[in-house]
Amino acid sequence: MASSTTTIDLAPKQDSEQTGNPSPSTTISPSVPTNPYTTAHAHLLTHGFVILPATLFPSFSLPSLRAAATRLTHSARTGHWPYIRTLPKQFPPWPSDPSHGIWGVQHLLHPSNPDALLFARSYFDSELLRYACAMMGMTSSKNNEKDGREELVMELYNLLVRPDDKFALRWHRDDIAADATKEEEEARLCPPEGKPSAKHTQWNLALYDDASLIVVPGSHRRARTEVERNAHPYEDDMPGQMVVRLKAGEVVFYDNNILHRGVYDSSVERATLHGSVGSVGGGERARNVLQHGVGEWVGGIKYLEGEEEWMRVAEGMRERLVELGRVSGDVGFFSKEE
Ligand SMILES: O=C(O)CCC(=O)C(=O)O
Repeated sequence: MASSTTTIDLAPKQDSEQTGNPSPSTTISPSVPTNPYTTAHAHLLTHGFVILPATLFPSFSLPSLRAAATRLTHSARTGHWPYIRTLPKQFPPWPSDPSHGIWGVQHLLHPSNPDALLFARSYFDSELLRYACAMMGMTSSKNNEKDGREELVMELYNLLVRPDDKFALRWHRDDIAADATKEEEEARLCPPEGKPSAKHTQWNLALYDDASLIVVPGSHRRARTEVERNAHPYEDDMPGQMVVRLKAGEVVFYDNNILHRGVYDSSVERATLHGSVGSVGGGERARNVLQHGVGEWVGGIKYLEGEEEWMRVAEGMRERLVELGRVSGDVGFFSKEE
């Protein structure tokens, strides 16, 4: 665990040969006492992402998570797990037929997954949730019991895997369409001072080294430039782009409206846990979350308080997701045909 005076290198690994960009790095000096949660949040606000070292999350057992990921991925590739991301489709909904290949495995916490409890322990991990709270601007510290976890809403927990064939995602923001005008982008991304903090956050936790995610640092706070707007959707050399290189066990939190894409190597093993959580009052998240189908099964599970300490927080989060589904009705899809 990081104490407030430990040196925590929150610097993303810069792919300087590829981009030639200055590194958007933050290194906390050992001599200056800092709060690692607020430092990480500040980095996210400035650059649109922040990489956290594996040492911050000692309760994650990579061997156990890898074994469970391997089991579920095998089920998915062989047609025994219907909740999948299929090639060549980028956005939900996805069919449940894996015959053209998959690039993701959905619904790790689904009750029919024999390893759902193992994945739940990682999704609801108290330290991870402390960082998630911090990313949404809620105060976090080790000694603060009321650190915002009571306001969290369960969202998605999926697994991103090596595709069976050559595959990449186009440049996108998760919740702003590619045909949005400059003014529409600015209305979403350049809020006036004093606007309330983000109502959700998302992360990738790499179980193996992973260099699939590519971002344009800083693009979460501005409209696209003319070059970005006119670029090919699969442009391999976007100005300022940066490969997010994760070592196994590292976690990247990122703003889902940063300009980003995925570029995959079908010959390199990938098992990256892809999670998100919200906070109460984030009704605008309904489509992004519910379009994945989580509402169809989350009402049928329960985390039993008293069995394990984390379950009290988990059960509250689950109930708030059920409520989001109840009040939201039919939310449709972000980009149904793509
Ligand atoms: O593969 C990744 O890490 C990126 C995934 C992504 O961009 C998405 O699911 O929208």
